Amino acid sequence: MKRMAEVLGFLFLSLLLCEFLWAEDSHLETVKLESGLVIRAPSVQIRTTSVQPEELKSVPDVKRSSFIRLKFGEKSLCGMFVLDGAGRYRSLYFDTNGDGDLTNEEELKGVAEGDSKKVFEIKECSFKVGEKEMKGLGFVVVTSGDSINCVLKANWGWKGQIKFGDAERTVIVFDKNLDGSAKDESEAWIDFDGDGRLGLAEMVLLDEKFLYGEREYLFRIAEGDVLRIESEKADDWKGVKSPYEGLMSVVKGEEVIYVKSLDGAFYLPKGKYKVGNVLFSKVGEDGAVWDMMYKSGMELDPENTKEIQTPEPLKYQLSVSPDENSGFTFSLQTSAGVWNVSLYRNGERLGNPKVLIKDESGKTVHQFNFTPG
Ligand SMILES: [Ca+2]
Ligand SMILES: [Ca+2]
Ligand SMILES: [Ca+2]
Repeated sequence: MKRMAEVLGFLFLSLLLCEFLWAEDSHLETVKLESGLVIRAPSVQIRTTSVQPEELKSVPDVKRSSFIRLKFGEKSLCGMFVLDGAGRYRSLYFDTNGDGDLTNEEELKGVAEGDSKKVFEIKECSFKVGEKEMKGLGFVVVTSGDSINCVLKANWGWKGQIKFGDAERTVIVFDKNLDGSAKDESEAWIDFDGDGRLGLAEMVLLDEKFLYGEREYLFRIAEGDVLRIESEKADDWKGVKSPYEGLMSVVKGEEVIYVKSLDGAFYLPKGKYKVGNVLFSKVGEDGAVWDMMYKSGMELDPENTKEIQTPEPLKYQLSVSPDENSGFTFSLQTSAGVWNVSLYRNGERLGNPKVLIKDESGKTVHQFNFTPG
């Protein structure tokens, strides 16, 4: 009889939970991403080598070269940089069809960016991950001076549609390590506001609980490139106003929870929290996505706290010392003090301010960029 009561109790509990627990699967497709989304793709650093990889059977005859090798499951794709006499990158041959022959490939000249960077775009290649054919995908390779490292971004990702309330939203998972697999990824990006752009505040950590609206969500990658979303609704939610679209981490006891704003408010169950990192995104007049990140530390009690403030307006604080040895220092500050603020424009951290020193006639006698430290 006792056993029966336990079983019934369990069934009753399961039924109760089912009222709140909701799960949805969303199939993700491997797709080539538009350049506006590639901006958000993480960079992978790889080493170049002077040794010709054994996969390359035939290469153009050049004086100086270095090689790169990318691994996809069992297979790899290789490329060869042509270097000039000073060891700088001149051009790139990449084995886009994986036949081990670089003499049937186009010579990519690369586009110079700044003083030492060069960007090579491999628009389309074909490779296999397990049984899966990846066709027409490519990379952006950035070299820097005569360094032995170069940086790569995949121009592909996994794309799908998920449902929040009545709206269908696009979700993207980037291939952070360029291995052609989504299963080892740790984050998903969701165009929460449906504007076709991704702000830093639209990133969701996979396998980590996050709160959005009056619900708690858990995202994870399941078999067959499926994004599984589990969601649960608890009682007693309170909204705290937010000036921009935002994402923040809060700490309750030992637990870190991520909270995403909805329609100008962060929703949290009753209780007391400590705010960790806060991220705000907004679109500027020129259409660029601006992200601001700062460490908070503020005590948060949704029953009493009315608003999460932004540390705007921001300003560069320059300190000039008359002592020649100590020179200049700078920090990004707010009127409320130093907040460890970082600013990004379209995913790129803002450069350091340029300083011009002029003589009495207004002629620039010295010019340099501040560097942190
Ligand atoms: Ca080839
Ligand atoms: Ca991966
Ligand atoms: Ca968006």
